[in-house]
Amino acid sequence: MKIFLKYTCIAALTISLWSCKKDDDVEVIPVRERQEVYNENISNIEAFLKSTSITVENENNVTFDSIAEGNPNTIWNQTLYPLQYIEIKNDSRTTNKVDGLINDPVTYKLYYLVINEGGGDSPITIDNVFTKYTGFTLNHNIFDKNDTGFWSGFPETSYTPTSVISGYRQILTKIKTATSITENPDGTLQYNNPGRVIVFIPSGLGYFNSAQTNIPGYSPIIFDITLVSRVHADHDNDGLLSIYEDVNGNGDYWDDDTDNDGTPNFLDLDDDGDGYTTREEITYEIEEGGVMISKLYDFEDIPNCDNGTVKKHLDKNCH
Ligand SMILES: [Ca+2]
Ligand SMILES: [Ca+2]
Ligand SMILES: [Ca+2]
Ligand SMILES: [Ca+2]
Repeated sequence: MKIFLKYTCIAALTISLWSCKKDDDVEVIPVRERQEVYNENISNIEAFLKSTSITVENENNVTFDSIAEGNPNTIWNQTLYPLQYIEIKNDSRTTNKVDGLINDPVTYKLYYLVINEGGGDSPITIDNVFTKYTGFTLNHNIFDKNDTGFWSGFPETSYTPTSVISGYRQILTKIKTATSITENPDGTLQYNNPGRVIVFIPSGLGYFNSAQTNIPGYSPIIFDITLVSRVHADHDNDGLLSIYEDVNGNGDYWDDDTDNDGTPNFLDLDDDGDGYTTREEITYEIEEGGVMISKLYDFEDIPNCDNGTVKKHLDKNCH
């Protein structure tokens, strides 16, 4: 039920716009301060970690039990899966424009346990990934579970699958995909040595004010995630994988906007704004068996304009 993982900013936006109405008939529901909610959430998460034990079973199955604080078996104290955290910013977006990053001042602490590192590759945050999960609230209830796996991507475009919440997405960079995938005699697939992580997500990196079925608004949640595979996406379907559209190579895909039209290159069909699509500019004709066919250049083979210094799809002086 990946509907639970859908990014909910549009709902949040709608609510805040609606809240701004001056109409007397409309109840005003102010959206709470993100920092204030985070402070409350992280305190609840830490109290949970200090008073709960975890029993890890098969893929997608864990059990949480309440125990006394100070017990060596609390998640906080146990050493089988050392408790770790990263400090990150919310990477959710209100639009896919260069300046569309959500306005969120909080630096989030994201606690996690690596259950299995995985033997394959770590995804980058804009890869398409195939994962399975179980989702819990802090009162140990399962609010959703997916045992078959599903594809998700970020940001969501017509060429990429549905997106998931920021905390889910960002923790995947800490584990790796399966070493290999083999087919069983009955035709089902066997995922060998996939990565698995359990992450404790403050609501600001999840659904925030937007209540979901079995998840009240502003509640932290827990995901037990198994990462099976990843593929690099071509978000704008211009023939260039997004990893090749990070022109300045700084790992931020949103700050490369060659034609300054507000749409970053990896979401822009005409990167240099010369009126010719990138796909047209990186297509060449070659004769094979007496007929001319069209092919796309490999990234490294895309030529520059005559006397140009950058590849032609980034140079409006030629096409
Ligand atoms: Ca592309
Ligand atoms: Ca652009
Ligand atoms: Ca592009
Ligand atoms: Ca162009």
